[in-house]
This record gives sequence, structure tokens and C-alpha cells, in this order.
Amino acid sequence: MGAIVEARAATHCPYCALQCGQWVDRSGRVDAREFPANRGGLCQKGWTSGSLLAHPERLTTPLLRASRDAELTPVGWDTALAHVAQRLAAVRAEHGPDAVAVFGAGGLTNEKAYLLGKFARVALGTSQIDYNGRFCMSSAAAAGNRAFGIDRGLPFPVTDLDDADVVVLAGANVAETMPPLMGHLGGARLVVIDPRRTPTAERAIASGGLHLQPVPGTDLVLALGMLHAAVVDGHLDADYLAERTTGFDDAWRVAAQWWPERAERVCGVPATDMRTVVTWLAEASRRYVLTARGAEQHAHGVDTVSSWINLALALGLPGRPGSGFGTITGQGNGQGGREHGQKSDQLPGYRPITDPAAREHVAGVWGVDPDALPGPGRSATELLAALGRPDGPKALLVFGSNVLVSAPNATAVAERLAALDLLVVADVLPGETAMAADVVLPVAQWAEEEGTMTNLEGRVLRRRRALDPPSGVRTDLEVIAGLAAELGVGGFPAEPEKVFEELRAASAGGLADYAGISYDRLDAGEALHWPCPAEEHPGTPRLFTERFAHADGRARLVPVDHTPAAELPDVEYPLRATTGRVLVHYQSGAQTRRVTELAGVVPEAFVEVHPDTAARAGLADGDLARVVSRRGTAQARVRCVASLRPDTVFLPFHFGGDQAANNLTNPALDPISRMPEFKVAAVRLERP
Ligand SMILES: Nc1nc2c(c(=O)[nH]1)N[C@H]1C(S)=C(S)[C@@H](COP(=O)(O)OP(=O)(O)OC[C@H]3O[C@@H](n4cnc5c(=O)[nH]c(N)nc54)[C@H](O)[C@@H]3O)O[C@H]1N2
Ligand SMILES: Nc1nc2c(c(=O)[nH]1)N[C@H]1C(S)=C(S)[C@@H](COP(=O)(O)OP(=O)(O)OC[C@H]3O[C@@H](n4cnc5c(=O)[nH]c(N)nc54)[C@H](O)[C@@H]3O)O[C@H]1N2
Ligand code: SF4
Ligand SMILES: [Mo]
Repeated sequence: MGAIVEARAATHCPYCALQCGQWVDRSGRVDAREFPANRGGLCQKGWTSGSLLAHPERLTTPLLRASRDAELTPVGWDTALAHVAQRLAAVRAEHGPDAVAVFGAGGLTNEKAYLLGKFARVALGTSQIDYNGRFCMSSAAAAGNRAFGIDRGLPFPVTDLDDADVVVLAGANVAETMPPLMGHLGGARLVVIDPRRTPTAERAIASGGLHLQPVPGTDLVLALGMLHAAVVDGHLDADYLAERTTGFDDAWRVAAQWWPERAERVCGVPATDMRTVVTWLAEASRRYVLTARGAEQHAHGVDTVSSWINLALALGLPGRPGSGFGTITGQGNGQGGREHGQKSDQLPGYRPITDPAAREHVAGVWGVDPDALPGPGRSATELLAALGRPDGPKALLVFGSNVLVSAPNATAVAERLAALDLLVVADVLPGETAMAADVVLPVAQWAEEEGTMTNLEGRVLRRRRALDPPSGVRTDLEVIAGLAAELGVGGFPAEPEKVFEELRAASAGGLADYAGISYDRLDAGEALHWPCPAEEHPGTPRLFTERFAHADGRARLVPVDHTPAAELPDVEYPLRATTGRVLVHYQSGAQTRRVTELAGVVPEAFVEVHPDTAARAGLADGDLARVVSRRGTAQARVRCVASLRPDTVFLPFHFGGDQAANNLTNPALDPISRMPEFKVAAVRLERP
């Protein structure tokens, strides 16, 4: 590795998709950096991220377990990589290429996501690769593709929101999940749709807006009721619908049956509130509808997002300057991570793996025969469920995900991991999944490596190295390249810029076209949003201003109807559990549970319960409770919350083991996106 020249590096936060600007100096000290997305702000996670660089629990040497029951012991890199390559080759020789599986992540840089996808298809020859974005953005992505012909979370710069008059947030708790984003919403009347009175909902009330509190899993009906109100109260934008869309009549045939009072009976939101919000949206000049995981992580998440898009289209929002529809991407590279081929059905540039022209283009860049590229594989949840089964993968490589904590039905996932012949995890810290592995590969963190990330507005950003990784640690790219070399396969560079150059070529002509983006342009300070097909192209900050990405240039309304959650409350499991996030923890908590300042604020799992509901279960505020579903049990400290719906409880999913919310969750999948239903499971409360 070369010497670090600058005293501090201009980079971005390791965590969420807002990708706030950071300075990191040679000793790993983090400071806030002025950047449009965060305007010089950081949240508590960003401020404390530097403490993980020299953390005492940092993984600094490969670990290997000689057999399934043996302890993990330190080994050298040569031994570790040779062992993995030899075991992978043996599994493949015995069971075929699809017996080796790869699991990636939306936190990986574009370069890593790209190289991992190529590694799976070319070096391993397996179709079995998917990633944690299936748990995150896949429903929003599928609905965006269906309506607009392209999937870019925000099709406009995040700073466009600064001038908004009205913003509807469906299932987004941005005050906790992207605090600096609230700075862009300061001038708007906010409407927050969330079963809980979150800090974001409080802000909505303070802004003169509304907090709508639907039953978890019923947003689709709420949006249908609002579309009905839009039509009946004369708010349709008929000119826009005629010029820029198709499908309104079919969508209306469904919505016609959902007058607000009828919708209210299913979703619990007062019909008058539906009408009020529609009037606000229709009468304001600058207005946005944004969705996040609360509306999307359902077994009918794609249709639910479509219902919000239908409403936005009926009111003429998408593609109109100063207005729009968007979905708030979650992970640091959640956007880029879903474009470059680590998804089971996809090749770089957001190309479908089943499209012969796409296969030919990418195979050309990779120097392989298109017929040698595998077809689509299993989606994340299905992949995990197949591990160790007779027709399923026998070996799994994980990069950047802590599936033992974050995947649905976590107890069953633990059984599947235990049934593998070989589990390899590349991680920075000893998270739950890493500690269950046969081989642990210690990798560099964000401030120790170069690369690119694509933030929630489709802007490509440079991640820059501020300091060298601890000795004994390699970058993910070096690990992937090293494994390919051990397997005897060439064509896997480890230098980020070289990988990016290849990615540019592979993405050229695809929907997510990066061909015109280069490290030089980014380092010169250009703000490049994809698509950017040529070096002379300025990038595309705003999509849809002239046309949508379907062949006819029009957006599509899709007729979607109410479908109940996959699991409904009954006598045995009378409550709806929903899950999500708190400000101080990130995802599976592998990182933030190790940051003292953060772990001190929320040290253990909790369950938010309405006081009456708690009393009925014989529980009081501060008691330890057992939350029980058909899949398993989670221990959590009771937090009585009077503003919560009495039929609903909420648990954060940031804790593992006995405290894992995912012991409860239902792996029911959306039929299109294959996203699991994280946001609704039937549970009961017990005293321990
Ligand atoms: N602090 C923190 N910030 C993060 C992350 C983190 O782990 N911690 N993760 C990042 C990532 S990857 C993501 S994906 C984003 C997620 O960002 P958000 O989507 O804002 O986060 P969640 O807490 O998952 O869900 C948002 C809200 O949905 C509500 N909800 C539950 N069920 C329903 C429902 O049926 N309908 C509606 N309308 N709402 C419902 C929940 O009560 C919750 O308040 O956050 C990113 N930022
Ligand atoms: N019940 C419930 N479950 C959920 C959700 C929910 O709302 N409710 N949300 C889902 C969503 S939206 C998401 S995005 C997932 C996220 O859940 P996970 O996929 O588990 O994501 P993280 O916790 O971010 O896991 C990242 C792991 O990778 C490591 N890591 C960090 N950076 C790097 C790197 O550069 N390289 C490598 N190799 N490793 C790295 C971290 O130390 C950590 O162990 O959880 C999903 N699970
Ligand atoms: S909002 Fe997201 S990107 Fe910004 S500091 Fe917090 S975690 Fe990091
Ligand atoms: Mo996510």
C-alpha cells in the first residue's frame, strides 16, 4: 500500500445512504465535512464511527476452525486463502458449481459489489449469489421499475426537498434513520405515516402536518382511500395523466371500491385525514411522496409502493420540477449495491441476467463465453433457507452482512448455517455470523480504503483512504482477487480504480450507466448522478423531466388491491409486531453495539407496548418480557408507550441471540421482489 499523503481525507460516513461528508485524519479522528446531503451535519453514529478503527475487538488476523466443533484459531493469509480455495473446489467437484453460494451487501462499495458478482459468475461459476438488499430495497426497486422503467431511489437531488411545501413520508422515520436529512425538510408541512408516534411523527405534528397511524401492513388500503379521495374531490391532474402516464383507468377501477370510510375500517386512519392530506398535496405547488421500509418490508411490499406511486401519479408529481416521488435508500451503497451484479437476477449496469444481449455485453467485458454465465439464482431468503439441504448450497461466502441477526426467522437461519460444510465470513469485527464461520477473513474499514459509493440520490461519491489498515488486514477487493488467484482464475484486479474502470465498461449501455464516470472527474469535484454514459456527459441529477424510462416514455399506474398481511393476529398470537430502527444503532448492531457512547444509550433490546396491552399481559414498564411468535421468542425490556396503537408492538432488530427481533419475523416473501415481511408478525407477550 502506498503512503498516505494528505493530513486528512475527504470521505463519507461508513453507515447509511445519506453518505454524509466526513473528514478522517491519519489517526482516525472523524470530523463533519460540508456536503450537500448533510450540510456539515453528522448523526451520533457518524460522529463516533472513528472509534471502530482501532477498536480492541477489531479482527486483525484470519481465523480458521479445523473442524465444525473446533475453536477458531489465528492463521496466516496464505493458509486461510488456500484452505478456502481448496474446500470450495472440493465442494464444487462433489456437488457442482451451484453448491457454492455468495452473500453480498449494500454496504459494499461499487467496486466490491461488482467484483463479487463477477467472482461468483466467472471464478465460481455459480448462480447462487444474492445480497442483503433483498431485505432492504427490493420492493421499492421493483415498484420503481414497474412504474418508471428505472430504479433510482430519489430521481432528484436531495437538496430539491429544501423548497418543498408538503412532504408525505410513508413508513420512514428519518429523524432517527437519517437525522441530517431532516434539515432538508425543515420548511415543509410533513405528513408521517407510521403506526408509531416516532420523533419524525412529532416533527410532522409540529410542522402543522399530520401523523397518520395505520395498522401495520395496511398502507396499500390507505393509499387506495387517498386515491379515491383525490378523484372524488376533483384533485386529479387530468392533463398530466393523459400526457405522461398509462393505466389510470385500471388503477381507478380498484380504487373506486375503496372510498375513504371503507379504507378507514381496514387501516384505522380517519377518512377525514385522508381527504385533508390529499387536499394539501393537490393544492401545494411543491410536493413529494417518499416511502421507506415501513411501507415496503411486507409480503405485498411491491404493490404497496405501487399504490403510493399511483397516488403520486394521479396528482401529477413525478418528473415535475419541484415535486416528485421517491424511495429513501437505506444502506451506504444500497443504490450502487443493487446495480452492479450481486443480485441473483442481475448483471452490471442493472442488466437482467436473462437478457441475451446483456449476457453478451458483460461476457465480452469479462472475456468469457456468454453461455458460460450462469442464469438467475435464489433470492436471499430462499438462498439462506436452502443452505445445507440436499439440493442447496454446501458452502457460503459472506461479505458485509450479519445474517444471523438481520435475516428473517433467525433461528432457522442458524440451523441452516450449521448445516453447511463451509462458512466463510469477511468482516471487520467479530459479529455473530463471523463467529459462527469456519474461516474468518479480517478486512479493511471505510477510512482505510479507496472506492466509490452511490448515495440515495444516485450520486456517485469517492470513498478515500485516510489511514492504513492495521497490519494483518486486507481489503475486500484483495480478498476476492486473492481467492480468484488461488482458484487459478485470472482477471480479478484488487486496485479499486482498475475495478471501477471495468465496471464502467460493463455498465455501459445499461440502465445504470456509469461509463462516463471516472475517479478523475469525481476527484475534480464533479457532482455525477447516473446515468452518465460518456466522459462529456454531465450526469443526470433529475430523471423524468421529459420522459419516463419505459419505451413509450410514459409512467405506468398499476392496478393494485388490498391483500392482508401474510400472518394475521389470532387468539394465540393477538398482537402485530413490527420492527425497525433506533437512532444510535445500525442494522445488526455488529458495529454500533461496540461503540461505548452508542451502546450506553440503548444497551439491550426493548419492546414498545401500549400501557393497556402491557397490563393485560401482566407486564409493567421496565419489566423483561418474552415476545413469542410461531417462529421463536425474543427477550426484550418493556417500554410502555401511550401513543402506540394498542394492537401493535415494536422491536428494534439491532440485537442478536435471545434478543433478536428476527427470532419472531415471518419469512413470507413478496411474490415479485422476494422481500420478507419484516414489518408484520403475529405475536403474544409473556412474562418470562
Ligand atoms: N439509526 C439507524 N439509521 C439507519 C439504519 C439503522 O439501522 N439505524 N439503517 C439504514 C438502512 S439500511 C435503512 S433500510 C434505513 C431504514 O429507514 P426507515 O425506513 O426510516 O427505518 P425503519 O425503522 O425500518 O422503518 C421506518 C418506520 O416504519 C414504521 N412501520 C412499521 N410498520 C409499518 C407499516 O406497516 N406501515 C408504515 N407506514 N410504517 C410502518 C416503523 O414504526 C418505523 O418507525 O435506515 C438507514 N439508516
Ligand atoms: N426485523 C428486521 N430485520 C431487518 C430489517 C428490519 O427493518 N427489521 N431491515 C433489513 C435491512 S433494511 C437491512 S439493510 C439488513 C441489514 O442487516 P445486515 O445485512 O446484517 O447489515 P449490517 O449489520 O450492516 O452488517 C454488516 C456486517 O458487515 C460488516 N462490515 C461493515 N463494513 C464492511 C465491509 O466493508 N466489508 C465487509 N466484508 N464487512 C463489512 C459489519 O461489521 C457487519 O458485521 O437488515 C434487514 N433486517
Ligand atoms: S445520517 Fe447516515 S451517513 Fe449521516 S452520519 Fe448518520 S449514519 Fe452517517
Ligand atoms: Mo436497509
